[in-house]
Amino acid sequence: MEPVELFKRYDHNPLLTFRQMPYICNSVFNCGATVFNGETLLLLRVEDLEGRSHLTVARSADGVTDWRIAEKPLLHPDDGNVYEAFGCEDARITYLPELREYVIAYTAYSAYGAGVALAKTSDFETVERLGLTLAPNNKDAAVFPRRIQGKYWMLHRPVVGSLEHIWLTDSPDLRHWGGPYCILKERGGPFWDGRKVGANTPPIETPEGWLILYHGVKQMPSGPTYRMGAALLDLDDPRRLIARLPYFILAPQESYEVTGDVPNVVFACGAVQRGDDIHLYYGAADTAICLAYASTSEILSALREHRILEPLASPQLVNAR
Ligand code: BMA
Repeated sequence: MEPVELFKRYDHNPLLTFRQMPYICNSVFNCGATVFNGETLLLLRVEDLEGRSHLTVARSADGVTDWRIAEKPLLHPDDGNVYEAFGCEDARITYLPELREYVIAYTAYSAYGAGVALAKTSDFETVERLGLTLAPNNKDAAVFPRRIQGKYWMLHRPVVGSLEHIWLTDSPDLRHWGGPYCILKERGGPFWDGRKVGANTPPIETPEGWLILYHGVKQMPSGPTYRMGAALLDLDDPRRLIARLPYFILAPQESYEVTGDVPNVVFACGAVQRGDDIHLYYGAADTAICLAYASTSEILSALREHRILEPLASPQLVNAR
C-alpha cells in the first residue's frame, strides 16, 4: 500500500536541474513561484560552485516546459549587503495587489547567521531591497497576500534555543514588524514534524481559512528527513490555528528526493493556484526542482477532520482583539 499523499508528482520530474541553467552551477532547488504577465515565474535558488546561493528568474508559459532562465541573478550575495555575504536562499514570492508589487521574503545568510530579508519588485528585472527584516537566527518567512485587520502579516521561523516553531508577525508598512505570535509548534517526540517546522509556500486564501503548507523535520540517525504537511489559520485572525493534519502529505520517496546533496528532502517555497489545483514547485534533495499537484478542496476536507482551536498565545493578545 502506498502512503496517503495528497500531492501527486508530475510524471517527468525533476522539472529543472543544473543542466538546464544557462551558466555553470552546482544545483538549482527551493524556488519561489508566482504568476507574472500570464506566465509562471520561478525564483530559483541556485548554488554556485563555491557553495553560495543566489536567486535567478525562470519563466514558462505553461509552468512545465520551455523554461527561459535569466543569464544574470536577480539577488546575489555579492550585491553589497553584509548580511547576505554567504548567500540569498529560499525565496517566497507574494503579490500584493494594493501595491501592485511582488514582495520577496528570503533567507539572508552571512557570518552573523541566517536572517529574514525582504525585497520588492514590479518587473522581476530590478529589485528594491528592504533589508534585513528579522535578525538571525530566523528563516522560512512568507508574507500573506493581503492585509488583515489593516496590517500586513508574515510567517517566520526563529530558532529559540533548541525550539524551531512557526511564528507570525504583523506590520503597518512591511518595514516595522511587531507581535510576535507563536502559531504552530514542532511536535517533539517521534513525530514527522517533531524536530522543527517552518512555512513552505506563502499562505493560500481559501473560504475555510489560510491554508499553510509547511515542512516538518524528523531527526533520523542518518540525518534529518524533510516532509510537508498542512494546517489552517483563521481568515480574520491568523493568530488562531484552527486545523492541523497529524500526518504528512508529501515525503521523500523517489530517487531524486532521497539522493542528492542533502538526501531525504522535499522542500517547497512556492506554488501556483490553477482553479482548485495547487501546482507545487519543490526542491528535491537540495539538488533539483520538481512539480507536484494537489486539490485544495481535498486538503481542506482532510483538515476538516482535524479541527482544533488553539487559545491565543497570551492574555494581552486577547485584549488586543
Ligand atoms: C533547511 C533550509 C532549506 C534546505 C533544508 C534541507 O534548513 O535551509 O533551504 O532545503 O534545510 O537541507
